[in-house]
Amino acid sequence: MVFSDVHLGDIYCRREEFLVFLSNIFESRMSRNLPYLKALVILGDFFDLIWNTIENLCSNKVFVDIYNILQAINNNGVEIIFALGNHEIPTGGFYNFEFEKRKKDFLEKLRVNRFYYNFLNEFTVCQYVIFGQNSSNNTVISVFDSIYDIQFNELGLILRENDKGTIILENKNLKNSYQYFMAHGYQFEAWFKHHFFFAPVWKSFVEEDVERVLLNELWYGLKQFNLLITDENIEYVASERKLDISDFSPSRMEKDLIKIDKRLHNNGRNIKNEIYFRRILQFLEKYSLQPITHVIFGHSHETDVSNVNNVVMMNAGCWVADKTPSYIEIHIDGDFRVKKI
Ligand SMILES: [Mn+2]
Repeated sequence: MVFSDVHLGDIYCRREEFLVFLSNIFESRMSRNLPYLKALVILGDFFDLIWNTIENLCSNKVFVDIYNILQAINNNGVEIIFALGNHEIPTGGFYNFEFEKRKKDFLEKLRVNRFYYNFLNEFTVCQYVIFGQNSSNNTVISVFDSIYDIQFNELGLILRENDKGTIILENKNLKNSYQYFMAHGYQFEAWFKHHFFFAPVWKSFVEEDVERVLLNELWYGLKQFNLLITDENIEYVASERKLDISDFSPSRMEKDLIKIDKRLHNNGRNIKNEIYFRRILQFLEKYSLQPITHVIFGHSHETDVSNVNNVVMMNAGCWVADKTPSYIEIHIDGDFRVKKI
């Protein structure tokens, strides 16, 4: 099962529905109704470090319940694979070469905040995931930190020397051959826009702590009381909600809240998937990934399935705000289903 863009920590995250979704998976496993589930693939922007702090994401009970269930599902024999998104790590520069270090920094950040769940570790956290056939006659999930590590042989089977990043699902290649390629999706942004506009903005948010939890609560309060963003109203909401804002400059808070307001106002206006589809084709060609038959990404939040030049392209959707949550099931014979909650 593949899902993407849960955005834990964003005030618009559909956290309760996600928790129910995971609980159902867990209960089905326990009552042996889901014996063939081998892996959950989380396609990034699961944690939202842009809209929340790592401290809160690691310690707040509303999030911890979710990690506990994921760990329980993992302990029940289901692999959990986690491809990172732009709300988790910086994505600018030579991101293929820098990914391994950024991944380690990210895991270290979780660890210093006492996030000890081992469903996230060096081997299961990655940038790219392939589900398909390898050259040793196995059906596998293969995970990669860099696009330059992905290689196929002349028959279109995954070639790989070290098998630390390989999970064998079946000890045979299936007749109906397929290769599913999965990534969060920032990799498919237009190069110039990604490197000179999006990546620097995301990075500044992911890395700096601007007391986002406090700002989110203030914003939410202003909306609830139906108030404009002004110094006096901020103070009013802070006192109503017993938020300590004495350490912050009022003009800075006002500016940051206006930023949040603009961003949330734009919520739902996404780049069309079609634009990504074209870039994905270019991406597959650029990195010699011709054996790929299916591509799954998230990032632009719009659930979708399209056939473009004989490549099936899917967006796994998101778990935010007004969108219907969705996930994708891939069966061992290569068939897939896109499911809405
Ligand atoms: Mn994203």
